[in-house]
Amino acid sequence: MDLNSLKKQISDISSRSKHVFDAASSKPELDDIYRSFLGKKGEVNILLKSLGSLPQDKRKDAGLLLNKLKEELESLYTSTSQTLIALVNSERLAKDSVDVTLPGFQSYKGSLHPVSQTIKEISDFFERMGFDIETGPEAEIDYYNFEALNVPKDHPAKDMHDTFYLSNSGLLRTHTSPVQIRTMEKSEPPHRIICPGKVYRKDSDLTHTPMFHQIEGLVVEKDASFAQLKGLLNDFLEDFFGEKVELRFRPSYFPFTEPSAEADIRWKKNWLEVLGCGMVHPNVLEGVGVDTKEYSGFAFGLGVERMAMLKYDIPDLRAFFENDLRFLKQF
Ligand code: 2NM
Repeated sequence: MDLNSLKKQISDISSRSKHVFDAASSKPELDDIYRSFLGKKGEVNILLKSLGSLPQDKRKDAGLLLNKLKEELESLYTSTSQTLIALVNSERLAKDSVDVTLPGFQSYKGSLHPVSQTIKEISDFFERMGFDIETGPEAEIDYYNFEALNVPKDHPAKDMHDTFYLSNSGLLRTHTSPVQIRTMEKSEPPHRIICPGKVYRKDSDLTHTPMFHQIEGLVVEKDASFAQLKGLLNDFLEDFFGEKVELRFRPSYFPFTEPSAEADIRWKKNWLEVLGCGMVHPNVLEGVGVDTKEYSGFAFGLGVERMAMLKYDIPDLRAFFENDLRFLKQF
């Protein structure tokens, strides 16, 4: 080995390294290239080891040349590595970037079913009037659904044709009044409660569904009167329809109230029945242990779907149960 051949090898490594580093496409590949030149068994180290075979007076020059080559390769590595990092970053940026000008996805917002909305509107009014909301079981027994409500044993409503009976003498409640009986049983008067919920009757035609929603109200206090009942219902109907209403009471009959009445409102020239009401029958009050010498009560009941149909001008009851989104989205 002489100095000239060493110089030739150095210049060969120098010119070759530029292409080799340039071709690196990833950091690991670049590091492999680095080691092939400057690693323990790299080309530069092999040349360094061969220095000993040079004549004494040439070794210093050769050492300087090799050091220069080393520095050259080091800086080549550093600059190539920076270029690679910049490249990887810009590729990642291009891949991860978001085009904020693209149109967004349509998002659909759910809403309460019109029946639920109507229950809420009505309950809200009575809550403002100081009523508590009470709920109870939909599967009932004869006592709470009929007997405690003064419904005679042979009343037609109890007929198999009108009431859904369950096995083991259960039944599906035909009104929410059982909740009111249960409330009066477990707590002392005065009572001011409103009971919304599902009720079931064996009825199915254009204007009846076997399940519908009812809200019943009950007031039991020292001098509950029919006059208060009329005033309360008038206020409620005006709140519900958002305007003055023309209201009339017609005498009627329910086993659980005496006297009983049905209330009509004037709707587009016609009288339309909207609810039933009355003074709670003494038999009902005594049955739950309320002293009728001290307390009197009034009660009322209305159909939620019917009220929603009037308010929102819905012509067909079945729309509430078909779950057609085009209908439901309007609320
Ligand atoms: C109505 C009409 C009239 C009513 C009566 C009672 C109770 F439990 F106090 F006896 N609850 N609901 C009642 C009275 C319901 O619905 C048309």
